[in-house]
Amino acid sequence: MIGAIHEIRGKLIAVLVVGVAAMAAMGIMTMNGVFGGVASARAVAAPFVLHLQIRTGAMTHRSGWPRYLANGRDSARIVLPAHRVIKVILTSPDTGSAPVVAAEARTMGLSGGEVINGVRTMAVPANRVAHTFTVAALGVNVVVPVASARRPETIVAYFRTGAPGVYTWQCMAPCGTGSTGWGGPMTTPGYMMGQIVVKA
Ligand SMILES: [Cu+2]
Repeated sequence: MIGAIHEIRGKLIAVLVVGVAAMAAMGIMTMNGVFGGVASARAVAAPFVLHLQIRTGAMTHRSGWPRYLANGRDSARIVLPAHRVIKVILTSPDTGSAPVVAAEARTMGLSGGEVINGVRTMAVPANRVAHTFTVAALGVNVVVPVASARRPETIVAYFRTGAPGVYTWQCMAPCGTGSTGWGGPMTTPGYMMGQIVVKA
C-alpha cells in the first residue's frame, strides 16, 4: 500500500518535472519568436524620405527656369541609400502645363502608382502634366500634374533603389526655355535634371 502511494507520488513528480520543462521550453521558444520578430522588423529599414519641391521660375525670379529642390537643397546631385525603399514626397505649385507623350504621363516603377493629393493614380492626362521626375535607368517615373492656383500638388510615391551607382534624373516635360521648351533648365544640373548617386 505504502509502496503503491510512493509509486504514484513518484509518477506525479515525474509528470510535473516533464510539464515544467515543456512549459519552460515553450517559454523560451515564445521569447525567441518575439525577439526574432523584433530583430527582423529592425532589419527592414524604414523608407528613406526624399522631399522634392518644384520652385517655379517666378519663385526663383528666373523666368522660364523652374527647378527641383531635393530635401531643401540643390538637386544637381541627390544621394540615396542602396537597396532601400525611397518615399518621395513631391510638392509643386506650378500652374503651367508642359504636355508630354502618353508614355511619360504614366507612372512607372512605383509601388502602386502615386498618390496625388490623397488620390491613388497610375497616370495623369498628358496635357495636364507640369513636370516629371524620371530616372530612366531605374525605370522610375513620377508624374507631376498641373497645380491649381489654390494649393500646390502633393505627390507621394515609393520606389526601391538597387545596387550602388550613378544615374541621371530628368524632367521629361518640356518646361524650359526656347521654342521647344527643351532649353535652359532642361539641360542644367540642379534644375530639371541631375544625378542620383546611390550609395552603399
Ligand atoms: Cu520640368
